[in-house]
Amino acid sequence: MALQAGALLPSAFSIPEEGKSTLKDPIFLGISFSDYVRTECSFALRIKKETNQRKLFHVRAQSVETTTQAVKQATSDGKKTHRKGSVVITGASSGLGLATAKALAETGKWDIIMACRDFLKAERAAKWPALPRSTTQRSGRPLDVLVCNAAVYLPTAKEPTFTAEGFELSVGTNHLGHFLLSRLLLDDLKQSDYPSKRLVIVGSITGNTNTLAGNVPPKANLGDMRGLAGGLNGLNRSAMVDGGEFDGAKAYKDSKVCNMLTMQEFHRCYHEETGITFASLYPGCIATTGLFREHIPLFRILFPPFQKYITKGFVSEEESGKRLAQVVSEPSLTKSGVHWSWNKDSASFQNRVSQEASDSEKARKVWELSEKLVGLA
Ligand code: NDP
Ligand code: PMR
Repeated sequence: MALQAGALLPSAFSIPEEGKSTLKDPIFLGISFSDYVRTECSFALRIKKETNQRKLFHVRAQSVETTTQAVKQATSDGKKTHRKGSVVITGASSGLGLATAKALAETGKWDIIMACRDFLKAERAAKWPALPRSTTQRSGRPLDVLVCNAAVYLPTAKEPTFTAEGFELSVGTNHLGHFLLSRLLLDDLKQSDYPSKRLVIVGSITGNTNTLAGNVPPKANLGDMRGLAGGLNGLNRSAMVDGGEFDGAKAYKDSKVCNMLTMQEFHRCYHEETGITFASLYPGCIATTGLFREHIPLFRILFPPFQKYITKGFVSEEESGKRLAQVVSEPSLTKSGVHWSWNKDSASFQNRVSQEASDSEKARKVWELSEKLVGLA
């Protein structure tokens, strides 16, 4: 088994407002980002080049890798490929992202780039047994699958906090950061010759108001998106997508609705043209992860047994990683425009999302407003 564990580190995956900042290349362990990406990641370099032309973009990068071994692998259409797949997973330093990296690494068929903001944490996380690494540096790495997994959840915050660019932190990180990253890496996905290239975005049941979990207050609701149109900056304008009072739990659930709508708009705009599979998923309630680190201690104690014994929605990190790994790599899960869930026997099925999370007009509007905010329109 050969692992490729790397770390590409977007600090907040986002770009500063026009004219506000003069970011220099950040230096990591003495390596300038530009030097690094020139030698390491063709797709990261392209992000930098593109955004340099448009605006500034703050991406930090560092990597630890193993050499790639050629493998033969059966694919959905029966063709054979003689190379490993290359997958970028954001927020892979813990929880679902890390478990997915492990599940994919164990197959020996994937080079995994862990896109994390904390390099040391990512490097520590990548050091699990039987996963040999080297520091081989290669350029021209293809991108076959992008997994948008990183997220923050700030349920106890009384006041909003903001990304460096001035967006409310949960929607800024969970939605806008991934929106920008996916848009910038779309060309790399298009160019991949891998038999099944995919863009996967992690959604959640709590953003879906057609479920009991989605009806626990505060409920997700994007409203007319006047807050998103206003830039979510909290300065005379609301930090919430719907323009309402700040509520950290709702902001997270709204961000998950934006994630699911973004996937659908990607599917509508690009699936036919590119052949890329666009999918979202609810991996189950992984009640033990760092996602709940900002919650009150009592919640963190009671939440896992509540989910295990009462709702029975609990899933272990390991099991959730296997589920997401299926959406990355299973030949049977190539359908695009789909939201995946799993039943009690851990069998995947296409799930229906709520009316709001499947509203094509809203999807279009989220897309257009987000484009403006991240500087793509
Ligand atoms: P974790 O907190 O364990 O993982 C989230 C990861 O995101 C961490 O590695 C974190 O890195 C990273 N991250 C956060 N902000 C940034 C940023 N600005 N830049 C880069 N990385 C960042 O939580 P989970 O594993 O539970 O969450 C993973 C995904 O699963 C999320 O999208 C979540 O919404 C979704 N999900 C989780 C469920 C659950 O029950 N846990 C249920 C449904 C969906 P760092 O450690 O540096 O903060
Ligand atoms: Mg929920 C009936 C099933 C069910 C499921 C599958 C979840 C998943 N939850 C369910 C029910 C309930 N929850 C009920 C009945 C209650 C009221 C007691 C409840 C409460 C609750 C809280 C306070 N649940 C929560 C919270 C959180 O803070 C979590 C959250 O909303 O994070 C955004 C959460 C969750 N419940 C889930 C899942 C998967 C979560 C968290 C993760 C996420 O959506 O990303």
